[in-house]
Amino acid sequence: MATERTFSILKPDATKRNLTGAVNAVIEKAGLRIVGQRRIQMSRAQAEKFYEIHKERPFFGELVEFMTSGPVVVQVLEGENAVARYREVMGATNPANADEGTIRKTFSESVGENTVHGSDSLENAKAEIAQFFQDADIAG
Ligand code: FUP
Repeated sequence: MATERTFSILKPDATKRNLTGAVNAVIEKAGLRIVGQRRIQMSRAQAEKFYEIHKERPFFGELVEFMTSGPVVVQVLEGENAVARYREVMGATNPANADEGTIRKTFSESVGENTVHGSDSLENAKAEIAQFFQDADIAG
């Protein structure tokens, strides 16, 4: 097993409902370490760039609106197989399909407002981390 880093976002539905600490407790209990964390207001340009892969999808406009509708918490998580591990901890994209105990099953109200983002590959994790963090801030 390899120690990895993945990129996480606590989305506006999480910050709006004051769930930052509750979600972080699930993350830490799952053995992932929060090695970088910042609360930001995402700009439209940042959200459009971040979700560029979905730009032809019908939900793209709503997704960008939602991600810029309030503050988000961007994070770097570290641990054994962090990319896959965090995907397990988040649960399925649609909370209706998410397993018991996952973040989305516990906290999310809809597929559009599903509380957390986590990278889906190590390559994407590196690119996503680089969009929001300076190397010096997450060194060591
Ligand atoms: P995930 O990797 O689980 O975050 O899911 P995707 O990359 O497939 O989707 C990214 C975001 O698009 C989701 F978090 C929410 C939004 N989305 C919708 O609003 N409707 C959908 O049918 C699928 C995704």
